[in-house]
Amino acid sequence: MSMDITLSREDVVRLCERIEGAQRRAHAIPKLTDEYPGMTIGDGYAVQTELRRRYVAQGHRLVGWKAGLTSKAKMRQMGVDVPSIGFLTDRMARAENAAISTSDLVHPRVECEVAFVMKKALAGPGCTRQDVLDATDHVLPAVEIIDSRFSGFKFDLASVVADNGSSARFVGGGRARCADELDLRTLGVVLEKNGEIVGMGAAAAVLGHPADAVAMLVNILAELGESLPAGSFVLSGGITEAVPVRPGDSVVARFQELGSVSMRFAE
Ligand code: 0L1
Ligand code: MG
Repeated sequence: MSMDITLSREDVVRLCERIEGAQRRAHAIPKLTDEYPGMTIGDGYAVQTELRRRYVAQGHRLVGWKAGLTSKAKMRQMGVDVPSIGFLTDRMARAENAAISTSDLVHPRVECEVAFVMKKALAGPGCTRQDVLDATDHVLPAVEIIDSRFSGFKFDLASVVADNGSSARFVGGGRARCADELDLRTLGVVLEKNGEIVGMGAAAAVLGHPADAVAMLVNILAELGESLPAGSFVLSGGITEAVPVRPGDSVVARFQELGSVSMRFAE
């Protein structure tokens, strides 16, 4: 993947301000490539890096990273063909069983993911599934609440990368387990909304093995001149398609071996 940056520094800052405004005010904007059709994935990451710098300067704490668009189902759903990464901060974390406000989100969707908590730092390039498993302290079940800031969830990869991979909220829960006690490929999950099954899958849907998604994430970080510190929380990517949620909805993700993660959505 080329990380070439074609935008001027001024344009990167301008687009970052536009994204930050849309995230803060929870309002939808047109995809960035409508105005900058030549925008590259490298430009998207330049905007995302500026967004991360600003949030950290405002006191948000970086807690980890997410791999996005890592399953065929999600790539098909969103019409893109390359995975992406985004950063996670303490402000995005929500407790299990919490009522999650939607008034500060545009059009939230939920997806089931395996989360990895790292005991060792990892750096690419060349990071492999085995490197990830060796550096993992434990895995736990998680639900990511994504929220594209682009009208109608319509975007291309450069725009969605700039919007931090649609990151909005996440909930970890269930039971923490050692990765080597589980077969992470065949691990199943059922997603329920208001008591009805709305999605199901096996973690192999994520690039064949969720640890491969984490390895990919580490290798993209290397291209950005970054690495994954010990203690990081990593979302490895949606196993199921993302399902829209509204105030009043309750969601339970039931994972084989890892227990369940529940939440409600409020105004
Ligand atoms: O976590 C994800 O896979 C989301 C990546 C961004 C695409 C989307 O908004 O669906
Ligand atoms: Mg996700």
